[in-house]
Amino acid sequence: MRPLLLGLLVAACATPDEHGTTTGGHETATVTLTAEQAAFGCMLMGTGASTHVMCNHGHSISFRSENLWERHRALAANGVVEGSEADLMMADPTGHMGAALPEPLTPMVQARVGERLRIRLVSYGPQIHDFHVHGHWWKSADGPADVRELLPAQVYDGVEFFAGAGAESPEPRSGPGDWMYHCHVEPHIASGMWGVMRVRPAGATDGLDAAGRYALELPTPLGASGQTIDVFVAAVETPLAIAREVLPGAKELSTVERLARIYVPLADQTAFDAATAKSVRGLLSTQRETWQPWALVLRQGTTVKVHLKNLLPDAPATLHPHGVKTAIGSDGTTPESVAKPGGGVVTYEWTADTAGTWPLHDHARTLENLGRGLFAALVVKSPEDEKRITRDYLLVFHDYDHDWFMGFEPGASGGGGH
Ligand SMILES: [Cu+2]
Repeated sequence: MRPLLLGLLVAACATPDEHGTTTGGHETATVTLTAEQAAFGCMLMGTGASTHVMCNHGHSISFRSENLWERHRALAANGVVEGSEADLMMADPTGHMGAALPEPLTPMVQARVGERLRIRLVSYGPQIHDFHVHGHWWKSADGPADVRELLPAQVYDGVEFFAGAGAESPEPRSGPGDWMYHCHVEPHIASGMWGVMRVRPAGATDGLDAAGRYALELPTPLGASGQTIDVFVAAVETPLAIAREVLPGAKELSTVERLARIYVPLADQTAFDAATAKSVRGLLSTQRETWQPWALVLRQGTTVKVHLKNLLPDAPATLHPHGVKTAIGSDGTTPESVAKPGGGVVTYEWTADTAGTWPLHDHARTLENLGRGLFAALVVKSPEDEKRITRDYLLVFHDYDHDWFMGFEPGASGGGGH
C-alpha cells in the first residue's frame, strides 16, 4: 500500500465521531477510497455501514477551504479532462477555458511590488501544518526560509518580505503575479489548504478601497499605551459558507455551508446589548465575502475590557487569551469567566504588554467549540511594527474534520460527502 493511502486510512481510523469515541471502523467499511480520491485528500468518515467518502473534510484557512478535487470535477464537467495544475489552482476570472474556475474561497493576500508584507500564522486543530509561499523567502531565526512548520496552537509571525521582491530589499525580484501559498503537507493542500498571494504591479490601484487598503488586511490597531478601551464580541452558531463542491449533474462549483461557532465583533455597547443570535447572523450574511476569524488588533500597552455575549444555543463559551497580562478570573478558564449559553455575558480585562501574535480562543468546551471554529487571534503591534509594515495579514490554519462540525449525523448522506 502506498504511504499516502496508508496515512489516510490511519487518519480515518483515528477520527473521533460526534460522540468523541474513536471509530476504528475501516475493517467494516462498506466504501473505499479510489486512488484518485485519495490523491486529492478525500477521507473515509464514519464507521461500519455509515462509512462514507468525504472530500471537503476539513483543512481550512481562516474558515475557508478550496478543494482541488472539486475544482478538477468542475473542469471535467465542462469538458476539460486534462486540466493543468495551473488550470486547477489559479483563479481565472476571464474563463479562458470556457469554464472559469472562481477565485479560491481561501483568503487572498494582496500587495504591490515593493510593499513590505507581513503574514501572521496561527494554527488550531489536531494536525501539523507547514506554511509555504511561492517566489519569496523570509529571514527566520535559522536563516533564509520559505517553509515554516506549525504545531497545534502554534503561532508564527515572522513571514515578512517585500512583495514581488526580496526579504531585505524592495528591488523587484519575482515580480507581480498570482503566487500560491499553501500547507506543504500534500493531502492538506489537495483538500483545501491553499490560496493566492496576488502581487500587483507597483503603483497599481485595482482592488484598493477608498482608504487604500485591500480586503482582508488587518484593521488599524485599537487603543494606545496606557489607555483602557472597551471591545464587544458575541459567540454565535451559524451556517457559514466554508467550502465548495460540484453537485451531481452540475457544471459549477457551489459553496457549501457548515454549522460553525464563531466570534463576531460588535460595534459598541448599544449593538452588544441589542445583539441576538438572529441579528448577529444577519450581520454576517452581509459580510460573507470578507468574513474571516475575529482579529483583536491592539497597540502595545493598551488595556482592553472585552465584553463577551454567548449566543450559542446550548454550549458555554469563554475567551482565553495568550500573551497578555491578566488576573486568573479574566483568563477564560475559571467558572466566573464562563458565559452561559442563550445570552450570558462576561467581561475580561487584559493588558496587551507584549507585541506579537497570540492565540485567543474558547476554553469552556475546547474540543467541540474549537473544532467548530470558536477561535480568534490577538495581534499586539509595537510602534515600530506600524511604521515598518505596509500590508499586514492573518491566516488561521484549522482542521475541522469532526462530524459535529460537518452538521450531519453519521450515516446520513448530506454534509458534503461524496
Ligand atoms: Cu496542513
